[in-house]
Amino acid sequence: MSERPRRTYRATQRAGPKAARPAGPRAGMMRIDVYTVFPEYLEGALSASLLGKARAGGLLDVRMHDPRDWSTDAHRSVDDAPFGGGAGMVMMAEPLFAAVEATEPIRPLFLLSPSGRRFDQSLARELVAGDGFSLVCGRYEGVDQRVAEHLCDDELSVGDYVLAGGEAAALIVIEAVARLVPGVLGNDESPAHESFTDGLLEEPQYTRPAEFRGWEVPEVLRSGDHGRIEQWRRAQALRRTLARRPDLLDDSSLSVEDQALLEEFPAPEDG
Ligand code: JF5
Repeated sequence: MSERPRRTYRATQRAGPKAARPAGPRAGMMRIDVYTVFPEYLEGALSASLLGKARAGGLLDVRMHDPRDWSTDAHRSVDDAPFGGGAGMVMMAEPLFAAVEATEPIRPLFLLSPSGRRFDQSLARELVAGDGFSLVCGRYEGVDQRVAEHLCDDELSVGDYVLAGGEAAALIVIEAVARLVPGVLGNDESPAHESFTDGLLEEPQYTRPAEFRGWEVPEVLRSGDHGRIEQWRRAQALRRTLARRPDLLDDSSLSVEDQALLEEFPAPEDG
């Protein structure tokens, strides 16, 4: 089966005179258009916590569009039986095309589905560098293939499992990108130093008390020696990644420095 080439999109490098954005802090907010038959489900989740504050604070412009509002039949149907037979219903192309064409979403426009390209931290970083993106949430047993091929720019999966619909997957994508927008996190800290940024899992973290039920916080973290603390943290991140996610280290063999750190800092009891 030959796949038609996707519509092309560039998240980081847009064509056209409106593309230029001044360097430094982002100008304008990040816009996200979402196509869903459960707008209230997403509204509920997006009005809580960090995302609600970002929307209220003008950093994030998330717009919900319900394809039922563009359904052409009296029952507001958005799904129908599959050609060829079989169980379940398929989301129809027409209401989704009509909704998208009427609302002109910011692109790239992604269809969330288990068959998509895996969403990961590097795509989150790519998307936050642009002005926004849009998401189509599939429901039922699937979505008419013409939506993927002729309406959307690409298909995204958040993992190898099947959801009842794309809404939970959309939340994952929105939250992962939105927290990278400067000002969305509760503090001024940029998330540059965190899991996946350097391709490693996070090191263990501790807070008070220094001893809890006999379990002590590693001495080095209470030493005040910041050079040594950073070395310890890197050693723990390396050890954890080697033990739990060796796939993350596959193409990069450890540097001599990292190997030395692993020897200098022994594994904790429950690494
Ligand atoms: C969906 C057909 C969409 O299940 C998902 C999903 C899993 N990973 N990423 C997305 O989306 C809902 C199910 C069936 C189309």
